[in-house]
Amino acid sequence: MARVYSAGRRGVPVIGTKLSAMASDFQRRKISGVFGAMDTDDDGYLTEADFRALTARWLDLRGTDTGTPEGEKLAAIMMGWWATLRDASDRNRDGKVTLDEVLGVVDELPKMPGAVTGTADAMFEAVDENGDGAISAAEYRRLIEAWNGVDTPTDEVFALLDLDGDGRLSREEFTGHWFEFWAGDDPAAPGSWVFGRV
Ligand SMILES: [Ca+2]
Ligand SMILES: [Ca+2]
Ligand SMILES: [Ca+2]
Repeated sequence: MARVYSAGRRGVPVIGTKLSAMASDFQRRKISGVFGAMDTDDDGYLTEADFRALTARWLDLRGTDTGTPEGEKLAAIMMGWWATLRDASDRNRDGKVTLDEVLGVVDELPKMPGAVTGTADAMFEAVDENGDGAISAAEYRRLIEAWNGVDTPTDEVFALLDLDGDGRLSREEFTGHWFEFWAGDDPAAPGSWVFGRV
């Protein structure tokens, strides 16, 4: 399998991303899939309410809620991500983000890697439920099932994302895949499947 990125100095992923004027068909396909999953009320917009619902669904799978310290932490991370996404993409400031608004910002992401890796870092903390510094197959599956809202087999994708095959996703592996998903345009990159098969 071709490695599409390698870890640069200080763990910053170096991406072989082609810059283009508009999101490609592949980017549209992969991002519209996760957009649909995140749009929990199916109204065609991402809003704060969608992120709250996603957080509640995720906590439910973990057997907890926002009334616990774990729940509070997860809610803070998810709402922080919503604020970042809204500020970057909600051009007309109506508090609703369309797919086209998300795709409009995708082109700019390779130029602002700090914003993407910052979110990836925060999300890593959210996914690593037991705080052992790695994402297990079970932790990864709960992330995907929270997003999808249904039982989803994830072992095959997990194996592809686990680049060094140690059975866990390190922070570096997860952050690199997250960056590839949002900012990259390579159908062959494992990161393109970080939210499941495209
Ligand atoms: Ca919505
Ligand atoms: Ca863990
Ligand atoms: Ca690994």
